[in-house]
Amino acid sequence: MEEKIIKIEDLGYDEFFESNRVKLGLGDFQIARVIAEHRGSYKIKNTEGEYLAKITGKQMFEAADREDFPAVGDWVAIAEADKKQAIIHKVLPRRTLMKRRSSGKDETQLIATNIDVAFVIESVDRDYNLNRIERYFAIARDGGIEPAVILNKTDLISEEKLDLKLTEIKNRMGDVKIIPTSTLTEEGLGKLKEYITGRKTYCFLGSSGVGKSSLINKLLGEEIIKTEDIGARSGRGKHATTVREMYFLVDGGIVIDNPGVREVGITDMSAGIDNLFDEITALAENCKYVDCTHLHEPDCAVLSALESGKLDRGEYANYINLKKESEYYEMTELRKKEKNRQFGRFVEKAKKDLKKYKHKDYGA
Ligand SMILES: Nc1nc2c(ncn2[C@@H]2O[C@H](COP(=O)(O)OP(=O)(O)OP(=O)(O)O)[C@@H](O)[C@H]2O)c(=O)[nH]1
Ligand SMILES: [Mg+2]
Ligand SMILES: [Zn+2]
Repeated sequence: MEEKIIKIEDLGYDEFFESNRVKLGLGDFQIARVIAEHRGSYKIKNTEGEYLAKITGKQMFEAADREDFPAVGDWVAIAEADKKQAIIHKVLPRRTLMKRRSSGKDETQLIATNIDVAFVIESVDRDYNLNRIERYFAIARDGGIEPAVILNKTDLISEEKLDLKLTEIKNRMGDVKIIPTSTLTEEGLGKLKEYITGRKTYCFLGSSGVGKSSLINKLLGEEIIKTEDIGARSGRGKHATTVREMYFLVDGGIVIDNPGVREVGITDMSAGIDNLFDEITALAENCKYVDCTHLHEPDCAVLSALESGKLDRGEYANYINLKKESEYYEMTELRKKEKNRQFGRFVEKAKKDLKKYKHKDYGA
């Protein structure tokens, strides 16, 4: 299903991004928005349609940290490689940024970018946690994003209990926007739709099973995203949603569905999509050799995961290709340096020769 988009503004583009594009001299490039991230490649969209996009090995090599990589919500300058394929040339400066620290590591994870409102979804029945709301609010405000709460599954508790929860949240969080909803009785869905403005981007965050995808399906008016009963869930992480993806509402709002976070303080790494090639990086920790290239070494954990089918072939191929490309750039950098050194020696020698020559001249 691919609805007709008439204007780039309908995808969230505005003067901020346009002026940066001009400033960066990217006028000759097409632009597109990153609408999904999946195993080292991206789905991007513009007025022409959707493309599968990749970054170049040069970009990989030049990226100082994760924040330099494209994320869902980003505006990117692209070169069309094929009818449905593109190469990402550059990420335009971001207006806002949703990120969090990953557990244990000193590294941050990008959730999404260029968000206007972060919806923190909580379900009234279980797993209800004020600290988590607070944490999400802090992350959102840190990134320049306005947070709001959606209290879902109100059909599961009495009106009195709901009022109590609303008071609790207000007492803790102060003056915040809270929208109680039920996808079952459709209560509050009107208010939610009213709150969502055209051309603005809304990020749906919250634990697995609270009903993020169900709510977005309701907003879309169709069961586009697969949802799952919590009891029936199986497989890794027990997430119904494993891919972060952007959807465009008929009324103009732009929403991002996220894989749920399982527990407070624990990132949704098990969904395996938060960062590029996280899965391979984790596997590589068990390779026999620290400098394993994962191409032919014995006892390579990456290769054995590939053989057993645990690791996706496409992801592996992407990884190897990008690594090869980045090594190529690294090599040419080295060559350049060697050339510079050679040239330096040549200049020094020439200077000395010149001196000798001059001495001779003066001496004569
Ligand atoms: N009773 C009740 N159940 C709901 C409501 N909204 C969603 N559910 C159910 O809750 C379960 C989980 O819903 P999902 O939409 O898949 O949850 P999610 O937040 O997207 O979960 P992840 O994708 O794993 O992060 C499904 O069985 C839904 O039918 C609601 O308002 N009331
Ligand atoms: Mg979901
Ligand atoms: Zn290896």
